[in-house]
Amino acid sequence: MARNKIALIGSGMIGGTLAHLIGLKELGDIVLFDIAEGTPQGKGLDIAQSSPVDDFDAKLVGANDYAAIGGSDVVIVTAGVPRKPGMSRDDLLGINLKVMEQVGAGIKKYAPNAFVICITNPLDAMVWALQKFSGLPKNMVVGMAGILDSARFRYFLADEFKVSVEDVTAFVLGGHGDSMVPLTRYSTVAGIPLPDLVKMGWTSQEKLDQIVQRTRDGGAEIVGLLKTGSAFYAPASSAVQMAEAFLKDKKRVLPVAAHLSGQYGVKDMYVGVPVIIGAGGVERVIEIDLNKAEEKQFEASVASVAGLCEACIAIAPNLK
Ligand code: A3D
Repeated sequence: MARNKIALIGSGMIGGTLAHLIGLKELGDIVLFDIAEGTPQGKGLDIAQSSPVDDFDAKLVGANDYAAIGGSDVVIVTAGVPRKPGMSRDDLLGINLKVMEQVGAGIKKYAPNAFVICITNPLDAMVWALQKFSGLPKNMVVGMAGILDSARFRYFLADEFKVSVEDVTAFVLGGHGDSMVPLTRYSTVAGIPLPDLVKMGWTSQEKLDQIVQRTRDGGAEIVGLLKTGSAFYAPASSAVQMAEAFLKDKKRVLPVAAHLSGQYGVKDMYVGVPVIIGAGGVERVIEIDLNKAEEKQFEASVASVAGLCEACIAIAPNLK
């Protein structure tokens, strides 16, 4: 059986990290694509030269021509610009929307059967635009954000409770980052919901609220420290988990930005919800009952994503 082929559109900080992780996990052969000449070729060669040391077999190719992504099983998109200190994700909209148009055309032509994972910000609007520009089936185009947001939440909770990250689960809904909706009653330590842990005296409501806020601001905290770009290790790990769920038909239940066609009362938008990912892409959107407070937060999050989609339509009316 031939190896899987994974194309990375954008070979910057996340793209390079993705290639390294995909190699180490032997998920398939890798094509690094970028408009910058030499960057994808250089990173590909460097990672290939680590393969004899780390014992993995993968072919790595760097390219500046979309033909190289032909026949890919998975395409992960990070092309565009990241945030600098003081910028919001939404400030990236105009420039990255144009990039999505080019990337969508490249995928449509050369990899129409791929499972496409978008990471470019502002995520929920960019994945929505990418699906429209590429014309691929909606269940085959998803955005990575929820796994990262919940990983940040899980890490901070594990640190607070002094337990293994493996025993902490977290459930987040809604748009990426600032407008994410953490569902504390569905987030647990070894199955014990967070509100019960507050009652048990493991933490206070005030501390929990601080952790939620730090999670929402998790991306900005790293941008502020790095100064020249945004987070890349954890975003890459999160996208690889999604690619693996698809390639191995794992039927994983993961929070992703998925296309909604009426679920949660939302039509033709991408919003972060729990889904099942297997060989069929997004095989099922899981709809849970929200209480009044959660519903209000979710609606605010959806409204902010809707505003970004409107801003995209103002720039590219063909998206309507
Ligand atoms: P960076 O290291 O700048 O890499 C982006 C790459 O895209 C560069 O190598 C560019 O040359 C390339 N590029 C630019 N325009 C094009 C084009 N038209 N076609 C192909 N390649 C192009 O950024 P990064 O890897 O740190 O981040 C990439 C994106 O991910 C940014 O938009 C970030 O905001 C976003 N991001 C999202 C998350 C989420 O959780 C959703 C987290 C972190 C970063």
